[in-house]
Amino acid sequence: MQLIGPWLSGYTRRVGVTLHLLNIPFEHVPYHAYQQRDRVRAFSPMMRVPALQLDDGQLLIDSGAIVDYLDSFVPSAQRLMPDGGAARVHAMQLVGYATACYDKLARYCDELMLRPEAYRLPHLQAGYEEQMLIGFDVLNAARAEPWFLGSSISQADVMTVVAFQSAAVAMPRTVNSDAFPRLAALAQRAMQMPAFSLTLPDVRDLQASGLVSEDHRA
Ligand SMILES: N[C@@H](CCC(=O)N[C@@H](CS)C(=O)NCC(=O)O)C(=O)O
Repeated sequence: MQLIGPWLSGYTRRVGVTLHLLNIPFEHVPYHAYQQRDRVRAFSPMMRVPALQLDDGQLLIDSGAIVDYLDSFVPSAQRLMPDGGAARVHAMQLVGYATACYDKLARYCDELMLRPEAYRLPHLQAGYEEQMLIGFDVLNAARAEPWFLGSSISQADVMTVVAFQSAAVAMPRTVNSDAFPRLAALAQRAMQMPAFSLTLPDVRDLQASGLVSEDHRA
């Protein structure tokens, strides 16, 4: 399998973390959707990442669909989403909030990085940030002992950690361990696992994207 997209893309990182956690071998092809459109297009016709090229040549896009597909590869005890019942509903609720937080963050960052300052719409940016912070409040209030679903890590933890770590880099004044102590602890716990530490975006990629300044020490 080949995973197309850089770790800077939280949706791609979500898939990369999942592949590592499920011990599924893959090749990482870190093409950037905005900066390397033609290279991405060779795999993903809509020039979107993440894209997962399967060994038989078929292509999957959309991180939610991809992680769902990957769960079908492993025995049910190893899956990152419960098969059904209340646990599945709870996990889906949390994944929904975490994905929405990342979506708002991505829109905020697109405004910041792609639109010249004179054309930015401050009320849009403020709205994205407000919605994202509300989502993180919901996630921070959820019990995680040590993971959201108890003793086993799930997609709820994966997407929450990915969204929280990305937001903490892009908006350190509002997204930090003082504001969201439980999420910071969750991220710290996750970073003990190679799946998360090996997929953390390189600070040089963050600088090149314009998301953080040269002297950022994250
Ligand atoms: N819902 C999609 C969102 C993917 C997405 O927004 N990818 C961004 C990079 S993080 C992208 O490829 N943007 C370029 C574009 O859509 O033209 C998913 O979960 O995979």
